[in-house]
Amino acid sequence: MNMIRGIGAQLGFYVVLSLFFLPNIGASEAENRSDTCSTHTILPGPKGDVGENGDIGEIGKPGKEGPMGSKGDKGKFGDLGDQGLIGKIGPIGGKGEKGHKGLPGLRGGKGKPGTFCDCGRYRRAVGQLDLKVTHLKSSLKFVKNVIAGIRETDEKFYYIVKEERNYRDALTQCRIRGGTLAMPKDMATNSLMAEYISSLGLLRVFIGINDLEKEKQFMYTDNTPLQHFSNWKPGEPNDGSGYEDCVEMLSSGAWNDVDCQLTIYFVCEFMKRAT
Ligand code: GN1
Ligand code: CA
Ligand code: CA
Repeated sequence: MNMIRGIGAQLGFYVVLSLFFLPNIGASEAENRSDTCSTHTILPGPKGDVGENGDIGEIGKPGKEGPMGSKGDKGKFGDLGDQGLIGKIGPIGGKGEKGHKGLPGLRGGKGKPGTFCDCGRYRRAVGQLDLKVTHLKSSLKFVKNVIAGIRETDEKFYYIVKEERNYRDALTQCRIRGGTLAMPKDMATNSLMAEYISSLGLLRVFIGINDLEKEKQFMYTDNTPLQHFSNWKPGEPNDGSGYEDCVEMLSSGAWNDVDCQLTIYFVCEFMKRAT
């Protein structure tokens, strides 16, 4: 501080001296004047006393922001956090492997004594089932044959059953299948049946006409009499030997009365719509 004050005093001295001798002139001119007055040397006075200390200056302006410091060291482990909430239920896991077979259980208690077997009852039931199976097989065979070789008009189906039966049994066979022995009531139907017989290479089949009720009064199996149509072979019906009460159709389509106990194939008819 003292050194600063000394320098300040010297500067003040030279400033005062310059103002005194060199008003309004440049530096080089002042030097020439000094040379001119060098014979009248003026010496400086003694150094004055040290002045009083100045007052404390005002607080300086804040300095510029310093550069960013280097990255600090890694901190220590933080304190243990609070326990989190319970998470969502996870997805269903895969099926586990099959476990080992368990040990066998304890032996069961002794059973109650058996009851008497009514074997006869079961045998009868089995027998009835066998009959039904046989009937179903027969029906199935019939249906298959019908599909394979049927004839039809607008109203009816005709089917020749190639099983040798007497007249009564033939009629029964047609009826249990939902029909009756065929009844040709016009020439068109008669011709259709004749073609059917001959197409199978047959010579004769029973048809649904008889005079069982009253000799010489031929009736259809639906109990209607012959009316506007018949197709008797010439010379027939002759009631040969006195007991020809049933009628067959020959492959020509002609009719002949024969013994009802004759066993031959027969032709059934089935209505297409229920009457
Ligand atoms: C047949 O076989 P015979 O002649 O005695 C037929 C009769 C006919 C007759 C015609 C079972 O009798 O129905 O009317 O020929 N009997 C049989 O000649 O076919
Ligand atoms: Ca007769
Ligand atoms: Ca005859």
